[in-house]
Amino acid sequence: MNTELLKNYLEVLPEVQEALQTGKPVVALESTIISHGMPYPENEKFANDVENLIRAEGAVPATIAIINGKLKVGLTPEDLSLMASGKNIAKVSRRDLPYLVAMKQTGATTVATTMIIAEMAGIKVFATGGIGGVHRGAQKTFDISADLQELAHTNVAVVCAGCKSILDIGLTLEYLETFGVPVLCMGTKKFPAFYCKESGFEGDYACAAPEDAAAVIRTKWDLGLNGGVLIANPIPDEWAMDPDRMNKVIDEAVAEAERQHIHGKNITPFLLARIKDVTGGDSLASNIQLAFNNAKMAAKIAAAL
Ligand code: PSU
Ligand code: MN
Repeated sequence: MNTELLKNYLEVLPEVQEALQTGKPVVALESTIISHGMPYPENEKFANDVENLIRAEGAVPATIAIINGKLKVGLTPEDLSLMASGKNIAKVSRRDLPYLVAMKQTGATTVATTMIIAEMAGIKVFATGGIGGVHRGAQKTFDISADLQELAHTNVAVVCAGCKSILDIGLTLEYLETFGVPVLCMGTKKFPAFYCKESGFEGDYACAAPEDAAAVIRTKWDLGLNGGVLIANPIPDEWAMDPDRMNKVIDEAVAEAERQHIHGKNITPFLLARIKDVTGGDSLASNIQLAFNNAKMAAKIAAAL
C-alpha cells in the first residue's frame, strides 16, 4: 500500500490518530448499521452511545464512513448526526468505494468497506451487529455478500453476534471455511443467530476469554495467514429473542422481498426494516443491545492484542 498516496484520501480524527500512535486499543465501527440498519432518531443515539461504551472500556472508537469523498476514520458528533439523518446516504461496499470517493459523495460503509478502511488506518479490531453472508437461494441468485470475501483477504478481526437467518447460515459458515476464516464463538461453540443465542450451527472453536481470541488473531497473522478472524459473541440472555418467533418473522420478510422483486444491495436493508416493523420495535432494542455487547467485547480483545 502506498501510504503517501493514501494520505490524500484518509482523514483520521485526532483522538484516533493519537491512540494509534501511542498504541492504545482502537475499535472500528461501521456506518451502514447507522444509516441503513436502524431508524432515526434511535440510530443517532446508538451511534453516540456505542462510542462512549468503547471509551468506558479504555479503548478509542473509530466509526468509519465516506463523507464528501474522504475516507473518514473517527467521526465527530456532527458527522454521526449526518450519517443517522442524512437523506440519500449510499450504502458502500467494496465495488462502490472508488466511485463514491472519485465523485466526492457521502456513503455509509458496510462490514467489507469498514474492514478495508480500518486496515488502511492500521486498526485491527472492528465491532458490528451482524455480517452479510450467503443469501438463501444463492444457488440461483449468486447473492453472496462481499463481506465474506473481505474476511477472506483483509487483516481485521470482526466481532459480531453471528448473522441473521435472512441468510443461509450453514452456507455462510461453509464459505468462511473454504476461505480460511476462523470462526471463534465466545463462551460457547454454538454459532449465534443475531437476535437469538443459537442458530442450530456451530462455529469452529469456543473461546473462554477475550485474551484467547486475541491470541488466535495474533497467531494467524504471525504465521503470515492473511485475512480476518470472525468472533461470534452471543446476544446477552436478557435481550435474546425467541427463535420460533424470529424465524417466522424472517421467513415472512424473505417471502415479501421475493414478491416485491427486491434484490442486490437493497435486500438486506429491506429485510431489516421489515423485521423491525413486524416485531414492533422489540427487534430494534435487541439489535442495539447486541451491538453494545460486541463493542465491549471488541474493546477487550483490542486491549489484549
Ligand atoms: N446484517 C445485519 N445488519 C446490518 C447489515 C447486515 O444484521 O446492518 C449490513 C452490514 O453493513 C453488512 C451489510 O456489511 O448489511 C451487508 O450487505 P450486503 O448483504 O448487501 O453485502
Ligand atoms: Mn448482496
